[in-house]
Parts: sequence; structure tokens; C-alpha cells
Amino acid sequence: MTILHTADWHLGQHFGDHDRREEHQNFLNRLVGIIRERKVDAVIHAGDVFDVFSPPKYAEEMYYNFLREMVLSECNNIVITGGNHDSAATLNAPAKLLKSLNIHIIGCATDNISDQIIELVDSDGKVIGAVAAVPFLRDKDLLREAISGESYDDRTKRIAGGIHAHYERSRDEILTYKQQGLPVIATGHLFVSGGTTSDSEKDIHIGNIGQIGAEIFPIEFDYIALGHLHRPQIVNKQSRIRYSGSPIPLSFSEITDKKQILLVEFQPYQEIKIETIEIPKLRQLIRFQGDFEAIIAAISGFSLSEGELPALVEVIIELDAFNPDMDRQVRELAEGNPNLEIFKVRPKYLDRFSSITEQFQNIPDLDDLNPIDVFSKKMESLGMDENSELMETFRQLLEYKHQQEII
Ligand SMILES: [Mn+2]
Repeated sequence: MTILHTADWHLGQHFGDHDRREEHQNFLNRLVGIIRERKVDAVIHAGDVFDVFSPPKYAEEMYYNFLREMVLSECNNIVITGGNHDSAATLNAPAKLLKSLNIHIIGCATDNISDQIIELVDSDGKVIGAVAAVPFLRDKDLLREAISGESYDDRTKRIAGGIHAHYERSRDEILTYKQQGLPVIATGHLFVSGGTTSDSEKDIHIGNIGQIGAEIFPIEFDYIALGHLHRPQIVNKQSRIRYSGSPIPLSFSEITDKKQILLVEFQPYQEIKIETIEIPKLRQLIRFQGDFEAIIAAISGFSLSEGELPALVEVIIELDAFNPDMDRQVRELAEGNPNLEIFKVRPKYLDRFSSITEQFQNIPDLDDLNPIDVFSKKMESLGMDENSELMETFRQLLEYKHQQEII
């Protein structure tokens, strides 16, 4: 049996006015080709199909066109789980219809854990494996009741315990397949400590505080298909626990990453075989940094390899004095080179001692800040301790708001 592990598509993602439609479509076309060519038995998506709760219509169309290709292919099993970016309601709405086509959607944790266990079948309907399709687990799935006066630390410990218990219960449900000698797989959409983050993963409840380690995944699972981290990686040097990463770079911090999907082959009484297949980039994301002269040279001298779309460029321009016209000058210059488009122009002031530069040196870009950053800056400006209870309350409020949006 061969499965294909992918995650973190983030369909509908965009950088300002620049959408990623062609890059996503290019990936999906390749994916369909790989699934057909390699005779994949099951496609497993570990969460974040869409970038936002209400994705643009073109993104939904892309998703459904992909599912249609799967129905027409020889791949008999599709398992899709919700991530923290997905609206469970959006993913689940067509779940019953899709189930009749052997496409299994688990948008959020189900009331009964056995509903998350998916049997994988061959073309004759014979069971060839099973998946514990664990979606992103929200606090409300893990904490039955709120405990008044509970500290942030105790609460995160209780969440970590809830996640652990969820995987143990999934293991109990899947043992019957394991005892028949069939491969069993689990999915997950979470941060497992030891992983490397990039700039594009939205913080999820226990964030990066390292409460969840690889040991929460019971040894009975032959493979753990993870989503959430956008860099492909192996967890804790255990080859069977992996993040496939996102198929296209979702932030400028990922520009040097190789993007990929994973093929995992299971043979009775043998080690699993894992093959990575690189997804070439249709559009490069690039950063140019230097003084004005260097930027002029970089922009005018830039060229593309065949078949690529114009590169999206972030320019970091080193200045020794404030220049209000910098953005316009760079964009005008870039209009002369059809091989690139400017996404953003940022200043970097070199002389940090002059009063004018000091004023502009440390102003962060609003796009780079999240609500927690803004709140902690406000607290800092008022001389308050960042680790106070007020900050914990604010975090809980954000999580609560997030969950309201999902329902
Ligand atoms: Mn993601």
C-alpha cells in the first residue's frame, strides 16, 4: 500500500494584491499527475486546506476540481482533516456527499472518536489499512469545563494531557486493524516540540512552549502524517513522524526551503519506505537587500529560468537618512523589468545614532505584528510586566474569539 502525505496547502493565500492562484493550480496539477503515475492508494491531507475561514470562491473551486480528479483516478481513498486555518463548518458541509465518493472529511474532532477512524480499501472494497484521522484539536475539544482561577500554565498542561489522551483513545480504536497485520496511520495538526517554525504558521493554543513531544504518538502507529509546520521535517529523528510541509512557500522566511510531498510505502513485515518528491516553484520569492545602487543593479539585472512566473520581490533598502520617496523610486525602476514584481519595500536605516533615523529605525511593519505583539508593546509602554495575569487573560480572550469564529 502506498499513501501520499501532504498538508498546509493554504488555498486562497495571498501577499497583498498578489494571489497565489497559479502556483496552487500548478501544484495541484502536479499532485494529480503523481497520484496517477505512482498508483497511490490513499491521499492523506494533514490540515490547512484553506488559508482563511471564508476562502475566496476560486480557492473552493480549485479544491473541488481536485476532488473530482481524485474520483476519476484509480486512487480509492482520500482523507482530509481540518487545520487551525480551516473552518470546520466549511470543510464539513459537503462531508456526507463526499463520503459516498470515498472521500473522507474530518473538519473537527467528532463526538465519538470511532467516527475519526477511516478504513482504507482497494478497488474491490477490501480493507488494506486504517487511518486515525485526527484534525486540529481545539481547546473546547480537549477541556470539558473551564476551571475558574486556573493559571495559563495549568491550563496548557491540561490541554497537552487532553491531546495525549486523544491519541491513546485513537490507538485503542485502531488496534483491531493492527492485529490483522494492516498498516495503521495517524494524522495530526499541531506543533510538536523540536520542530522548526517559519513566519507563516499562526500560533495555536499551546504555541511553541514545548508541552507536546513525539512520545504522545503511540508506537502502534506505523506512520504519523503531520501538518502545521510549513518546513518539511522529521520529528525527533523518528522517521515515521513527519511534517510534509507546505507545497508552496507561504512566507519570505521559507524562500530557501525545498517544498515537497511524501510517498510512504507499506509492505508486510518490512520497514516503511519513504520517498520525498520535490515540488518545483513556479514563482520565486526573493529578497534584495543593499544600498540604493545595489538595489538598482539587482532589479535591472534579474532574469528568470524558462516557464517561471515573474518573481515576487521584497526589497530591503539600506539608507542613512529618511527617504519618503524610496517606495515609489523602487517600484518605478521595477516596472522596467518584466521578470519581477515588487511585493514590499522596507527601509533599513544604517546610522542608528542620528535623531531622525532613530525615530524610524525601530518602527515595525504592521504586517509583521500579531495581536499578542501589539498588546505586549502596549503593556511595555505602560511599564507593566509582560508575564502578568493580564497577558494570560488576553491570550485566553484571543483563543475564545478564535473559537467563536470557528463555530
Ligand atoms: Mn498551516
